[in-house]
Amino acid sequence: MGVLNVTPDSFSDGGRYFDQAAAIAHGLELMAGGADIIDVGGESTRPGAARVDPDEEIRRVVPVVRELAAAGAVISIDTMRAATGAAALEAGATILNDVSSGQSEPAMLPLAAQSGADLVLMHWRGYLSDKHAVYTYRDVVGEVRSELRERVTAALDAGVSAQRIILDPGLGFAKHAEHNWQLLAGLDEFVQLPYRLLVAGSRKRFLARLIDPQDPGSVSEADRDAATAAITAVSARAGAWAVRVHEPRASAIAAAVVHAIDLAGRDQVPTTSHHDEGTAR
Ligand code: PMM
Repeated sequence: MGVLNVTPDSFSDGGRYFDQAAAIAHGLELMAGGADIIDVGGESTRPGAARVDPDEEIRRVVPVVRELAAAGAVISIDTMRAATGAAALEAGATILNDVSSGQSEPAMLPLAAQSGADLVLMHWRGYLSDKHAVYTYRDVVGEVRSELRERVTAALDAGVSAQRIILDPGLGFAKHAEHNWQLLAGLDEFVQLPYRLLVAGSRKRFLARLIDPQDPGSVSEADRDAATAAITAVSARAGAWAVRVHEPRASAIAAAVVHAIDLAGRDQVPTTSHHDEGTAR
């Protein structure tokens, strides 16, 4: 899943694709880089970001969704608002990616049910205004899992079918670096649940902190992408359904490597292997 933020202020690529033509061009670039899904967002979820006006959010995303869907892309819409979700579905999106898992606007769940769209339920503990309360965990994997189960119950109660549900542990949302690492160490616990798993750590601050603890702000995008590809490999190995990334090529390659290893472990040959007679490769 390639990230396309049509915002002036997103976490890592804010401002770059705010112009609609640039956003559409970048969406096509993400597809060429190996993304199977484009996640279009018109509101930054960065801690401390101001909420965008609902009409403005729709104005930002709808033309981009329409154009990329017409070009054959599978589109997910990254929004906490049901009206934006509905407008994006109308324009050709097929996945609702709600980082608040229906807690910001409960109308998101019936929208998912009635439209039959896929629905990403991310672990979320509010708008990060009261950091001390929301960052506290005794057992982060267990608590995130059980809080996600509550959101699954709410979605099922609203009529969403189980096959449409995708879970996401919400790396970086109300979590310190150690919580993100523990969640990544515990991906198996999420893969065991009967839903698809999405992992979204791309370029997040905890990766920059690992690379340069003294000056995380100075860590280059290329270095953050290298760390992201490692997360992709770990997620693929654990059996995740998708990763949400800004730079899909390195992640597509990492996933292909893991796939080849998985096949070898099952005594199968990767389909990309060459067996040229007489050539030792
Ligand atoms: N993170 C961001 C935005 N949308 N959606 C899902 N499902 N999971 C995430 O972790 C997530 C998300 C913030 O990152 P960005 O500003 O780099 O897009």
